[in-house]
Amino acid sequence: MVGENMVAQYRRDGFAVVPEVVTPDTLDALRRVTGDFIAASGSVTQSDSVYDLDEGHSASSPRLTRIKLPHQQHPLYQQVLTSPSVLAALTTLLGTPDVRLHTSKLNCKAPQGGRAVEWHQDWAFYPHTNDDILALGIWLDDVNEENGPLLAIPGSHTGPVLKHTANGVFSGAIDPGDPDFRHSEVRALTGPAGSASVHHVRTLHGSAPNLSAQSRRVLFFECCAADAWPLAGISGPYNGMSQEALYADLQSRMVCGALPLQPRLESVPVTMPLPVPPDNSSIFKVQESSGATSAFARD
Ligand SMILES: O=C(O)CCC(=O)C(=O)O
Repeated sequence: MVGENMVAQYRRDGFAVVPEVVTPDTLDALRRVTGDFIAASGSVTQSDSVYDLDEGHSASSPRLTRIKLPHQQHPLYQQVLTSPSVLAALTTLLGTPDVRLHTSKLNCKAPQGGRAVEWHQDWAFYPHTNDDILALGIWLDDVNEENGPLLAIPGSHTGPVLKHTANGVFSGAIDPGDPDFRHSEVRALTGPAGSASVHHVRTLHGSAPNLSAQSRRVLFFECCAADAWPLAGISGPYNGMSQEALYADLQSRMVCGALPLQPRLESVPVTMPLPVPPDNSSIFKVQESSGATSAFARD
């Protein structure tokens, strides 16, 4: 599925679309389980450790921006992560048999207004000792120009880390007026449900609100070559862990292969996601609470 041409395209552009990453049966199961989670979120009135609620959420009309850490919420998501086709895509694109999960998330854009994700580079949130890190996003719905597809700038993964600060804090979003934001080159990643987008950790990307009548749900697995070790002070799970806890945690995240004790240090541009914004609990809250300027604001 991920042949030489796709690897070359991924290396050149910093993104690609992988067709048929899950079978039709698995896709049906993913939709059913995810639909059950969204329905169950109707009993929740505040974002919590599982659900990130979107504006307009109610018991009768549940609207989520995200199901957090889906691989910990239901065995099906973990099974998909370790399925042969996903493992093949991860090991081929990362170029190593040793792969570690950094995080997972299931982003939901409900019809008629599901939330935008402002332009950013994942690397600005979690720099590591090298940048062999990617996000694989499995499409639970058909993705088209109207329902908020992932947008990306080709070649941006080999360029600078743009400024991700606003009002003196980390904003998890670039300034849409940044001269290094080549918005005339934007490409939309679209295709049928069951396919997956893959983008490099330094690729500049975002997505517009879903103004269509069709939902757009994407199951993201963000994975590293296992010799990419997290830097102290990044956003995410490792802060405040003891040495023992960090080692156990990194081992528990291995998707395949082994955790090497020799981090590979590459000469990569790094900025730290500091100072911490008022709400650091998800990208949506980081971008909102920092007061980042929206590239997708509507009048
Ligand atoms: O869901 C999307 O369209 C983009 C997701 C993303 O970039 C993120 O959650 O960091």
